[in-house]
Amino acid sequence: MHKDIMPRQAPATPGLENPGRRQILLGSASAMAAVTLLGFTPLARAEEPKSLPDYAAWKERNALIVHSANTMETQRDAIGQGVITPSDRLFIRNNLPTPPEAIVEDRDAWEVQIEGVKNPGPITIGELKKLGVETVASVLQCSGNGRAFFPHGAGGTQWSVGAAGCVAWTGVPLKDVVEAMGGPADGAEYITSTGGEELPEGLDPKQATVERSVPMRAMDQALLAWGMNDEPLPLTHGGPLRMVIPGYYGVNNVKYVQKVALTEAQTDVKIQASSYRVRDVGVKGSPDQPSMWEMNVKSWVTSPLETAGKGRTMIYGVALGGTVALDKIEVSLDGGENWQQARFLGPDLGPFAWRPFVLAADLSPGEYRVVSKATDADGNSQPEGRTDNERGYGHNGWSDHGVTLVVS
Ligand SMILES: Nc1nc2c(c(=O)[nH]1)N[C@H]1C(S)=C(S)[C@@H](COP(=O)(O)O)O[C@H]1N2
Ligand SMILES: [Mo]
Repeated sequence: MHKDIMPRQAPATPGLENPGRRQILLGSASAMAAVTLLGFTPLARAEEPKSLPDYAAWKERNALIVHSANTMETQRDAIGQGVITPSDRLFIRNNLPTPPEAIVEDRDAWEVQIEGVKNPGPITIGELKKLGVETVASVLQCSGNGRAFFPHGAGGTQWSVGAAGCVAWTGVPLKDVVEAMGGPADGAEYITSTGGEELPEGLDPKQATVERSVPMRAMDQALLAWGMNDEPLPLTHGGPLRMVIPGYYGVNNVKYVQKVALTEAQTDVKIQASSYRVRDVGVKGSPDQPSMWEMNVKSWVTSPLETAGKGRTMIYGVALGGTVALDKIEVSLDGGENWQQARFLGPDLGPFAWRPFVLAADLSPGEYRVVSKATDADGNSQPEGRTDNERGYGHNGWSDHGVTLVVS
């Protein structure tokens, strides 16, 4: 979403300094899963009975919190210190049942319909591969990542920090495809992508189809991707072909894409018209409210999460700037009273990628509230609190995202 659309900012709620305690009070199974991320890892992992569904059986079970058969997030301590998230640790979010394996049997034969160009028509992946190729690293993050921290009980998967990862996508820039098909038709304002799921019987296409519109300014970075982390794009993550809009929230990255249209208006399907709209708590979604498009600046600590031995400790985390490159990352060991500049770790894979960071801290025994705050190159910084909104979207407040560390 636009960084300027969240005007009201709730203060960080006193007494919620330790989100782990709050999650326990909520008492639900998903709250327990969120606790896992906040420090009680072995217990929560042992108690979580769900196994991985078949389509995700290749994933690293211990790296994931299984919220449901359609929603799995990466454990906070499994995010690691790398610039790219290993595919078998990346979160999953499906609105509909995954299409059959058959759609990735002959990948190059997959057809995507291109509309809203001067010469519309179908094009296969085999043909797309001859039009151009680029590899772009970008953060894939669900709009509701951080939803578990909202005190009003925002509906939807109770994601903590792990509905996010950084992926190297390989594919053809959408602008090369549009150019090859004669350029945009007159009046094109949006890029509208349609998912390739067959709808279960009885579902109304207007209610259930995954179809998302993003503004034409995203044409600069949009990619039709067939590869992920140097491998053919897994079916689980949208193979054989996915629309990737670097810097935009997850939902805009339409999996198994079967149609891309340059359109005058946004699609009127539910997932665009009323879902993924930012509005006050208690208000219904509607097309006049801001849509979840560009991601905001955000960071969180990934290690250590609970305890550390006294002396030198390396504090790790990740930071992202959405569509804007990062400028700096700061870490506080006392809940935001004093800040120290941390250091980005590893190669810079461009403005859409996240950057791991590290701070070397010399810690004496005691309790520390460790929080991180990223600032992008435009000067946007993470707020302290959260902007309450009905569905718990776009949370980037630094206070809620901190961890309490006991050093002995
Ligand atoms: N076709 C299709 N595309 C989709 C979805 C979906 O259910 N179907 N889910 C969206 C949402 S809400 C998110 S957060 C991301 C999740 O991508 P992943 O499952 O590869 O992690 O895909 C997006 N694209
Ligand atoms: Mo999402």
